[in-house]
Amino acid sequence: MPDYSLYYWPLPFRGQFVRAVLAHVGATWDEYDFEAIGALKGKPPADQPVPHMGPPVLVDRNTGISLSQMPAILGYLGRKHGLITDDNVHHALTDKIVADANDVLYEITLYNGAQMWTKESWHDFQPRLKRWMVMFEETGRRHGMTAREGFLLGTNEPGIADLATNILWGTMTAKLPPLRPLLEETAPAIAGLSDRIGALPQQVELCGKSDAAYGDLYCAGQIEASLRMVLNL
Ligand SMILES: N[C@@H](CCC(=O)N[C@@H](CS)C(=O)NCC(=O)O)C(=O)O
Repeated sequence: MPDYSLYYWPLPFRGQFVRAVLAHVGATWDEYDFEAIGALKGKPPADQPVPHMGPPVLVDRNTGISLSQMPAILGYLGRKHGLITDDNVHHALTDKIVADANDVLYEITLYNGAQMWTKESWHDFQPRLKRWMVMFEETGRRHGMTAREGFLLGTNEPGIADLATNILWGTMTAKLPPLRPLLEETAPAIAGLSDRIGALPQQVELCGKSDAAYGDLYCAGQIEASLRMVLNL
């Protein structure tokens, strides 16, 4: 029996944060196809393992506990597998970074595709996108992190904040390559951290599997098409 079951669409985006943590701790997990995820999401809340609106949903097969909301899942896994220290401040800052990452996901998809990007709206969004990058860069700087060494919150080992940072910026810029020069210029230490986390053997293996399964997909749907349009991809 695998350690976990993950319900998430066959694409990176929000689910990749959960996959990255599971891979990092050496957990085993299974995943389900589009129909099964749609069926679970469409059930009345009373019949769902955890009442939820959308995936990711993680089931801990050893305890039977089910969780939705990506930040809550990362908090659970982080505490269970020692990727968040007992320090209250570190804990709160980790939650803050994951919440920031989730906000960036909302913004880059115009709130899960509620609207589509146009050349004009994408242009207007650039100062805000850069500010998000600068915020992550400044967080690392305050904890002594550089492109080559250290971790986002000043820990000696990578934690949830570092994994989330790589999946946010590393995956985004890998799938939407015109954004990589912007990240390198605006947040060089974050580009370096993403590369260092992405080079960990478990992340290399996950990335290879995900690329084979999902190809170039990032968030999918019409919103991805509009992102590719404004990026001339
Ligand atoms: N706040 C939730 C957002 C979940 C979410 O928006 N899931 C998307 C996929 S990334 C979905 O398929 N939502 C379907 C829906 O809301 O109906 C989280 O962080 O997990």
